[in-house]
Amino acid sequence: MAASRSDSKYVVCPNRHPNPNGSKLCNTCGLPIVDYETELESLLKAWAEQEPHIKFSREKVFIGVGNQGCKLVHDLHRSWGNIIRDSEFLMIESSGETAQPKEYTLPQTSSNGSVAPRLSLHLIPRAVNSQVGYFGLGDKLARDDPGLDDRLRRSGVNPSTEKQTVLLLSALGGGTGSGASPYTLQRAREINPHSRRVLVAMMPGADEPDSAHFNSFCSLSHSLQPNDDPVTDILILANYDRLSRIRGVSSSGEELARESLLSHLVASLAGAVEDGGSSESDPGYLAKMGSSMGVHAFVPCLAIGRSLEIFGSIGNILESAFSSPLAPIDTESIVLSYILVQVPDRMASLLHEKTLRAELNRWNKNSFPQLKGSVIQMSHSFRTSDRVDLYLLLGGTKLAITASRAKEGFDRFKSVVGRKAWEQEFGVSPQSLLEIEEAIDSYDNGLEEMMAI
Ligand SMILES: Nc1nc2c(ncn2[C@@H]2O[C@H](COP(=O)(O)OP(=O)(O)OP(=O)(O)O)[C@@H](O)[C@H]2O)c(=O)[nH]1
Ligand SMILES: [Mg+2]
Repeated sequence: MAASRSDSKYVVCPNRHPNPNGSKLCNTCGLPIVDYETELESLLKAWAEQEPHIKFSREKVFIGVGNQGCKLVHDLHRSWGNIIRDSEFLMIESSGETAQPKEYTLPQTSSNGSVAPRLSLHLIPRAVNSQVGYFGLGDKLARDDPGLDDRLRRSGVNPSTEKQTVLLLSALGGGTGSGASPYTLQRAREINPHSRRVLVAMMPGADEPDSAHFNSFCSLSHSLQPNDDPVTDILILANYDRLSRIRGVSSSGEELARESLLSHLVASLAGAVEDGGSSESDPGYLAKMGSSMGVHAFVPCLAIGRSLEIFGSIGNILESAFSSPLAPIDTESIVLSYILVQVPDRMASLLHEKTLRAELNRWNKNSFPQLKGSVIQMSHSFRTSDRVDLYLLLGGTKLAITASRAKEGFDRFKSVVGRKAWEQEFGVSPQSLLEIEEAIDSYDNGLEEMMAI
């Protein structure tokens, strides 16, 4: 026997020579006897110290899909990567012929050691062209990708994290974003059923071709299936042309437009504060409330970097955000409102949180006659200016209104897709077209039923 056991202790020399209990050195070779309990204890201690470096799950996982989605996540990582801790950034793109699209530079090392969030790129194989073009083809490519699950796991999607939020960003007018996004969220849910999944979807502009609207409608439908428990908890819809019309101001005074506005929205929802500070933002709370009411689609309204001195009150800043919703809404049907306000710390004491909350509640009540629930969350920044950031998410409007342009495009384009000869080209069968329409109708009907209660 190489090892002897005494009082549940193993004693053995590195050359496996037998030794009497209590020996310090081996009687045969003279090497020290290994005490497994002590060794194991010091190994576990060393692992515990290393744990933050080797942790395989992340509280927040940001995923960009398709060209625009990847650009957004790239931008998010560049601007917010060092602020949003315990997170991971992943870009998913169709491979086409290139091994790695030129526009994305992946940082080789993190700026402050191995705990800084990582940005990685996953290429979906087998795409003939990097521009996939149609929803059905993007969906099929993602489903046939044998490495997607592994990539999600390596990016931190993990069932051991109960409080995990997966935030996926994509434009739904193209093939990769529209097709691969819902399936990616479906896989994230499969891997971590506890996760909350948020999809920030850029909808095509009004003057884009019907095929882009067709893609976006199919993608919305898949994101909201199955009806009783959709793969997406929160779906944030922003029309590309509406987004292009608004502006914001960053904490350093720079003008913010398009992608930067969206990355501010996503980062703030994830609890980040640009110049340090604290935030109580937690999209999980909204997701829970929305799920209980069957409300999953939200339209964002943004007012970033508005001077309190110029606007006079938080109510006026809210009105300013509300005047430019990023997709069509019907005020009468809003049942759920989420307000995230970020005020400079030095002003927070002047504004009095209680008074501020009362003002926000009053505004909510006066603006939305059908309001059934509201979430108000605050964050404080260390800004020295008087600028306030305000994010409003409004839920309850039917997709027949919020995504009306997508539906028109879908209706016109489906006659082309429905022809047998085109099925292979677009990857969508006439039967699945019916299911796609039914899922959106069923979401809208659910909202109507809830309003009737
Ligand atoms: N934010 C932003 N969106 C854009 C811009 N140009 C086009 N879009 C939107 O992005 C959509 C296309 O999305 P992409 O991400 O390019 O498409 P994709 O997901 O890569 O899909 P495929 O290339 O077809 O495989 C269009 O329908 C537009 O609505 C832009 O400069 N900025
Ligand atoms: Mg593309």
